[in-house]
Amino acid sequence: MASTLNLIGSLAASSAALWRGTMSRPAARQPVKTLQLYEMENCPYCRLVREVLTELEIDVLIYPCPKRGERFRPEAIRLGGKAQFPFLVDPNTDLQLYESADIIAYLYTTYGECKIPSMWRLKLVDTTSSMLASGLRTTKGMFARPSSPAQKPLVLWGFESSPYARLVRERLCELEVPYIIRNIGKAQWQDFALTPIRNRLWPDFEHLSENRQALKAKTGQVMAPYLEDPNSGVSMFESDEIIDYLDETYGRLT
Ligand SMILES: N[C@@H](CCC(=O)N[C@@H](CS)C(=O)NCC(=O)O)C(=O)O
Repeated sequence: MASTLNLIGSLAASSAALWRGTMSRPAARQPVKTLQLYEMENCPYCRLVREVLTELEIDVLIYPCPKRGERFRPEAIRLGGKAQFPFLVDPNTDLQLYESADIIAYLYTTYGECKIPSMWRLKLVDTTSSMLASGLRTTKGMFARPSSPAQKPLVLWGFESSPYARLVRERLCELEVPYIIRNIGKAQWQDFALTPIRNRLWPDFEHLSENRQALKAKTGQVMAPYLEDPNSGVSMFESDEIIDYLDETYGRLT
C-alpha cells in the first residue's frame, strides 16, 4: 500500500514537471569522459539539469549530496567553493559550473551543438513546475540516511520522468551512493508501449536509441529502472526489489 501511494506521488511529480525528461534525441556529440553532477534528487534545479541530460541522452555520474550528507558534499565544496547544487564538472573541458540555467545552456551548446530549445527559455514555467514536483515529493530524496560507502559507482538505466526510476534515485541519494545514469528516454512512438506489450507485439523491434539498444542486448528487454552493481555483480529490474537491495546492501541501522 505504502509503495503504491509512493508510486502515485511519483507519477504526480512527473506530471507536475510536465513530463520533461521523457523524450531523448541523442546529442550531436557525446562527451568522451563521463560528466559528473553533484546534486540532490529532490532539488528542483537539479531536476531541470537531469531532464536535459535525458533529452540529450547523455550519461552522467551522479554524486548525491543530500542535506546532512557527509560523503560528497565536502568534495563539492572543495572543488567549487560553495554548497550549491546542481554543480557540474566536465572533465572533457575542465569546466566546473553552478547555476542550472548556465549548465543547461552549456549542455545544449557544447554537446547538442544547437541553440537552447524554446521550452528551456520559459524559465518561470520550468522552475515553477519543477518546484511543484519537488513539493509533491516532500522530503523524499532530500536528507541523508546512515549508509555504508559503495566502492564503485552503480549503474542505473532509466530516464528522468520515469516514476519508478525516481523512487530508486531518491533512495540512492539518501544513501549517498554514487551512480551513473544511462539515459534511455523515449525516441519512437513504440517506446511508449508497456514493455510486455511491446515485447509481444514487436519481438524484433529495433530501438533507435543507442542506450536502449545496449540495454536490450544486455537484458533482452528495455524497461526502467534497471540497476547494476559492479561491487557485488548483482543486477535487477523492478524498483521495489532494487530499493530493498539498496537498503540491505548500503543502508546502515543507527
Ligand atoms: N540558481 C541556482 C539555485 C540552486 C539552489 O538554490 N540549489 C539549492 C538546492 S535546491 C542548494 O544548493 N541549497 C544548498 C544546500 O542544500 O545545502 C540554480 O538554478 O542552480
